[in-house]
Parts: sequence; structure tokens; C-alpha cells
Amino acid sequence: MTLDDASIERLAALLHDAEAQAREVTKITDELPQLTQADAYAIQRAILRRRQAAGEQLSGRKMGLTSPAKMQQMGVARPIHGFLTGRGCVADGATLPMHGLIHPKVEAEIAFTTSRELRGPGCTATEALAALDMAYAAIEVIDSRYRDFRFDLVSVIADNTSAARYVIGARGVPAVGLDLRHLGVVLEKNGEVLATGAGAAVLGHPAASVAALVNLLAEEGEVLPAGTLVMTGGITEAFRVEAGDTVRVSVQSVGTAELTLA
Ligand code: OOG
Ligand code: MG
Repeated sequence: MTLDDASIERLAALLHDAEAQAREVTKITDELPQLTQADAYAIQRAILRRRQAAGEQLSGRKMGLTSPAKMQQMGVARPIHGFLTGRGCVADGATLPMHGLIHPKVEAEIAFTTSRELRGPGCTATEALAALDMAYAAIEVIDSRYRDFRFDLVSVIADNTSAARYVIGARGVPAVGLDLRHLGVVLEKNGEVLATGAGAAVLGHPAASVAALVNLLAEEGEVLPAGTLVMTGGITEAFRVEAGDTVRVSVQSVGTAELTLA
């Protein structure tokens, strides 16, 4: 199915408004089961245009469903990408009000900035690795706009891969010299360990996630500019959070990121 422009705008408005009003909606493939992945990315781009028109700035890119734990938890086994805007950025250690969110979950991630432009198709993990600048511990707060946080590949792509808020550790380290596959990652809530993992959980190597992003962007005729912030995807399954919870992600040799929900 190739959606006409009016339908793309209608579905973008539906998901944009659901996000703005913190309201659940029925997943869009219930109404339109033939929607394709290309249709879904067209809806996602239309949401980005709406948000830019409202004054938001693109602040980075994210990959999702890049680890076995996430693929299993959500029942979707293909990596996807979404966008980040400045409105979603929460300072390391800050308090985030639950107000404005529907049913948030947190994820432990490794984030990077890039030092040179990357172009697909055919971008390799080795090329992506050479373009990494700084590495950071990160927390992603995901918040599907779909009822009961249930979706399929096409629906979640259109919903900007459940992106809601994100925390990048205040201090990062240069990525060069890090053994990214073997970096230990610990996700804690209120001082208790919820889950642990390693960099290799992310498509075998976190740089492979950056390369996959570049190749997905190429399908849409886009490049990854130098200086882009990239979140590479949840390393463990995601966990529900409630007001009063403090979440901390520690990435070995890299740093920490912390968030309190209120
Ligand atoms: C989709 C977004 C997944 C990740 O890091 O895997 C994601 C979802 O699970 O709601 O951000
Ligand atoms: Mg994520």
C-alpha cells in the first residue's frame, strides 16, 4: 500500500495529538492492515515536520529493537529508527514529571555523537565505528501512544518508535579505545539492580546499530550528518516506572545517567 498525502497527514496528526495530549490510541494497522514500512516512515517524517513547524528542533536519532531482550519483549524482530527533538531532552539527574506521559518505560542505552558524516547504503560497522566521537551512558523513556503498549513493526515506526524523553550522561568519554562489545551495563531502580547487559547485546556491537541507522536513513534518501547524537537501542528489556522512582544506568568505563520520576 502506498498512502496518499492526505492519509499520511491524517495519521501523523492522530499520533502527534495523542502524544501531545498523553492519550492512548488504537494501533493504526487495525484500521489499515496493508500499511507498509515505507508508509510508516512517511508518517513518522510527517510527525517530525509538524513538530518542527511548532518550533521543536531535531536533536538526534535513535535506533530501537536492536537487542534480543527488546525484540523478545515487544515481539518485533527488526531494528527500527526514530528521531529525537530538544523537547525530549532531560538533564542528567533531573526530575521528570509523569504528567504528559501515558505509560512510560525506561531503557538502558549507550549513546554516541559522530565526528563525520555517514552515508548509506552499505555503511559498515567498521566505518561507523571510525566516525564515533563521544560515548555516553543514556536512559530512554519510551511511551507508546498505542493502547496497552502493544503494536507491530509498522505501527511503532509511525509512532516514532515510542520515543518520549531521553537522558544523556552529563559526562561522556571518547569512543576511541573503548572495547564497546564488552562494556558492562547496569540498570538500577531505587538502588536495586533491574537488569544487566553488555554492549554486544546491541546488534553484536553498538557501532553496528549506528551503521544500521545510516543504511535505514539511506532508504529515505537521508544521510547522518557529523555531530549527530545517536541512541543505539535498549540493551535489556524496558521497565515500567512510577512517580517517585529513581533510575540509574551505568556503563562501564563510560559513565552514568540518572533520572527521577515525579
Ligand atoms: C519501541 C522502541 C524501542 C529500543 O531502544 O529498543 C526502543 C518500543 O519498544 O516501544 O526504543
Ligand atoms: Mg530505546
